[in-house]
Amino acid sequence: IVGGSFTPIESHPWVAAIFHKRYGFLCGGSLISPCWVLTAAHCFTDGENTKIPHLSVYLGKSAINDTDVDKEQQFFVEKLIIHQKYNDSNYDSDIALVKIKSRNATTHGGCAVRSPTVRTVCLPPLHTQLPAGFSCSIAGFGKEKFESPRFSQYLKQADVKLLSRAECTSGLQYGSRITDNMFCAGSPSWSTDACKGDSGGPLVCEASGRMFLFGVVSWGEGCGWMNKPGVYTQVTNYNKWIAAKTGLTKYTRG
Ligand code: 4AZ
Repeated sequence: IVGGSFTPIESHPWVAAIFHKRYGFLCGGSLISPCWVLTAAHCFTDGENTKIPHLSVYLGKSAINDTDVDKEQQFFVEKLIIHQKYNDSNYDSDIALVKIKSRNATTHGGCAVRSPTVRTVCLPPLHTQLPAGFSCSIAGFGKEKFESPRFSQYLKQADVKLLSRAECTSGLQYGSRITDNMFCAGSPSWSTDACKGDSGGPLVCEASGRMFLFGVVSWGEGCGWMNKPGVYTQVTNYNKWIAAKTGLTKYTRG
């Protein structure tokens, strides 16, 4: 995250951190039900990354390199579902589901247990549309600057505003690279943005007193660059896909 501030996991308790045995921290994600994490498809397209036995998912984590056993929950991956229409050349349908399972074979049922550091985020009701200029927040362990060689050690969050489709598809910004399954968000001064490593993580917006997961961090040119906002997968386009793949019948959960 460029700009913004460090934040305890308690303020974004649905944030998941996905690690690879060999490559270390891979991507963010969001806990949408006790056994399911929503993330980005492009996190798993390096071929090697897709090997499920090499992946671990952490919930309740505030720092990439420190372990707080009282706050964290660790999982293996039971299933990885990459959207069947994911397009690796333009990042269309950049969305994936990770089913988590307990690392401890004797803990049956073993998915996420609700706590002050671990909680599910609501999925927005079908067809919800927020107006351009609406303020939302992003969170993740991604780089603090495009040029930085490493990810942020601690979880960060930042406020970003939704941009109109007209603005983001203008020639000045991304033109036709923005599909109907993407939207853009940034700050008016271009001082806050997602960056490498925030991919897969949440863009949440508050509506009627609850936080809803509207976007999955997907891509962008640089980080915090003028007229190059962050691009997010539009979660409301995938309510049915999520329901079909996870068997979750309710679109909104707390
Ligand atoms: C990335 O490389 C990435 N500024 C994610 C988000 C943004 C840029 C790059 C948005 O994963």
